[in-house]
Amino acid sequence: MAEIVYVNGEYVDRKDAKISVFDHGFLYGDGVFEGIRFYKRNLFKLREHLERLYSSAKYILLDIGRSIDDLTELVIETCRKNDLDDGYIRLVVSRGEGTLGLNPYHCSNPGLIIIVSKIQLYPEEFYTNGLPIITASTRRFGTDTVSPRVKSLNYLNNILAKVEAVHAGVQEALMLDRNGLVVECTGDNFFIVKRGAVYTPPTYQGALRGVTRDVVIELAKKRGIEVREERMTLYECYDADECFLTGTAAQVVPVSDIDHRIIGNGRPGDITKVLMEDFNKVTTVDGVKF
Ligand code: PXG
Repeated sequence: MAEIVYVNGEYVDRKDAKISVFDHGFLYGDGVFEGIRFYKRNLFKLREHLERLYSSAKYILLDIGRSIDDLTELVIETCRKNDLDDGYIRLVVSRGEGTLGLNPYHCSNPGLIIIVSKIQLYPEEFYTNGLPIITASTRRFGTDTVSPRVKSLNYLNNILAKVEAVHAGVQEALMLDRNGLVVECTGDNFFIVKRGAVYTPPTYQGALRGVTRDVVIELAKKRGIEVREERMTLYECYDADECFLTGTAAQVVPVSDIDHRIIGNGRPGDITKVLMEDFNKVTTVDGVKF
C-alpha cells in the first residue's frame, strides 16, 4: 500500500512529498508541529492535539489559514487515503516559502504537511521491565526564552539531549532547567510516584503540556490517586517508589533506573501498571473515528 502524504494542497506519494528549500520551516525552523496517534481508526485526542497546534501557531504569530474543523477534515481525509488501522500522524505547519532573511512577513502562504505513517515504538521489553534513563547535561530552554510550550520545528535542544542518551546506551534522557530542577524528557513527560501520590513537574517550569500527560493525570484522579504538579530535584527522583514517562509515542512507559539508581524494586510499580492499563482502554475510545 502506497504511503500518501498531504503536501501544500496535494496528495502525493511518499517519494514525491517534497518542499521548497526556501521554506522558512526548513531554513529557520520557523513553524510548528504535532505528533498524533490513531488506534483502530480512532484519532486519539485529535481535538486536543489540534488545539495545541493552534496555540503554538498563535504564539509564533503564524496564521494557519484554515479553521480547526477544516483541518480535522483534512487529517481524516489523509488517514482514509492511507490504509492503516494503527499509526502515527506528523502534522507540520511551516511559515512557508519566503526570501532569504528572517522576516516571516516575506513568506507568502503557510506550508501544511500531513504525514500518515507507522510509528517507531520503544521495544516491548521496556514496558515489562522498565526503561533505564540518564540525566542529560543539555538543559531545557527556560520560560524566559521562546516558550517551551510551543511545539516548534526547532528541536535541537531535545535532540542534543537525546544524543547524550544514545551515547550512554539508553533510549531517553531527563532534562533539567537552569536551576537543576527536573523538567521532562526529550520527547516524553516525566512522573514519579511517592507514598501513593503521583508527581510531575509543572508546565510553567518549561515542560510541554503533553496530551498524554493530561490524560494520565485525569486517569489517576479518576482512580482517586492524588496528583501534584510540583517542582522536584534529582534527589526526589532517585528516591521515588515508581517512575514513568508519558508521550504520544511512548504512551505510558515505566522507568527502571535513573542515572544507575534503581527506582523502587526496579520493576514497573503498581500505580504505573494501573495507569498503563487504564491508558490502553481509552486509546480506541477518546477521539475522532475515521
Ligand atoms: N515533551 C516533549 C518535549 C515532547 O516533544 C511530549 C513531551 C509528550 O507530549 P504528548 O502530547 O505526545 O503526550 C512530547 C511529544 C517524535 C515524537 O516523533 C515526539 C513527540 C510525540 C510524538 C512523536 O519524536 N513528542
